[in-house]
Amino acid sequence: MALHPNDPPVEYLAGVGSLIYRTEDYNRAFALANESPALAMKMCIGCWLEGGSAFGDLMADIEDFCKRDKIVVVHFRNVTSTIPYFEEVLAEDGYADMYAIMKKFVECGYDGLMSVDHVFSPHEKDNPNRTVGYCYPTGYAKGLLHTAEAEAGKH
Ligand SMILES: [Mn+2]
Repeated sequence: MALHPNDPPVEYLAGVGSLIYRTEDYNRAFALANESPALAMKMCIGCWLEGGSAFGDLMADIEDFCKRDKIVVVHFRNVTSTIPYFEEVLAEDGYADMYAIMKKFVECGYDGLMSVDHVFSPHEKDNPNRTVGYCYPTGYAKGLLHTAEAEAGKH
């Protein structure tokens, strides 16, 4: 099972308490499950960025959770700023250095699934096929991956 953070990562949303909105919540859940390999995470970079330092230390968390083999899926996405106000944007248009993040995954030897999420829907009226919105962000992410692997001598 892969836990995705509450999005946005806030303690309560509409009066309902959130389970996972900080790094420490993940660590508590994993401890409750006695570090079972059956419980891991869907590491949503967007959520980490929305929460900023109130969520955790993204780079240290990537390293730590990679080492512990707790990441089975990565959502590769950027936002303009932390809560309370942010917009979901293309990877190259947000506040985070997505290349630095990709390099961190490569350096850590992450070999699980990585995908974009919350993609845009271009020309939705003319083109109801929403999958077209995945093409550019996925290609951009693959370009970052290719470059990070080459830089790390892993290509
Ligand atoms: Mn996500």
